[in-house]
Amino acid sequence: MKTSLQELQQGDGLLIIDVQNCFSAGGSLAIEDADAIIPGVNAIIEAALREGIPVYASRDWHPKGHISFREQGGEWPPHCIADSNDAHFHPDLNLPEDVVIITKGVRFDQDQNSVFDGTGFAERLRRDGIKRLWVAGLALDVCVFASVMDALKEGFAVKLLLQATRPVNPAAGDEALRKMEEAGAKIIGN
Ligand code: VGL
Ligand code: ZN
Repeated sequence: MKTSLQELQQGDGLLIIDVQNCFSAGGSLAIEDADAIIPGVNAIIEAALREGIPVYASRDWHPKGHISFREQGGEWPPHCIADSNDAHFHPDLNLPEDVVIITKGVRFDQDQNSVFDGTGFAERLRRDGIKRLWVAGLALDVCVFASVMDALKEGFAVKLLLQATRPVNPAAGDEALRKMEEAGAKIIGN
């Protein structure tokens, strides 16, 4: 990932998606090998700090009995319950003091896989002068995919850090990569 980090420039932002205990080893919706992304994510956070690039971090933050849970007819086991330890950021993730946190998945009537879905995040990025996002996090085939597709639709350029993401489902992850690339995202590190 070294070469890509040297390309950080003004107008870039770093978006770290859902690097939380729930998706890590021992979490309620643990993703295989998720913890392996942490050193790479921390490396790009450090690079962003050095270059004065703003850091945004999202978290999946569900009310009990959320609509996306199986007990409600949804797709997932209960996970990332708001304010529980399971929902907290991974303890080894070195988020900077001035990180901007995006909270999603709080709606009662529908899930929000994309960090842009009903959050006003695109407006915030424009206000911050962001033109291009470097994206890392979880899960490649779910929230990373939905967020990257929305970022492109909103007119932001996207660089996705392949070594700093993992899928829930590997086949779906490959399909997501293909669609993101087709939509204009640059996949870094493959
Ligand atoms: C996610 C499954 C359920 C994600 C969130 O952050 O990718 N995946 N909720
Ligand atoms: Zn969720």
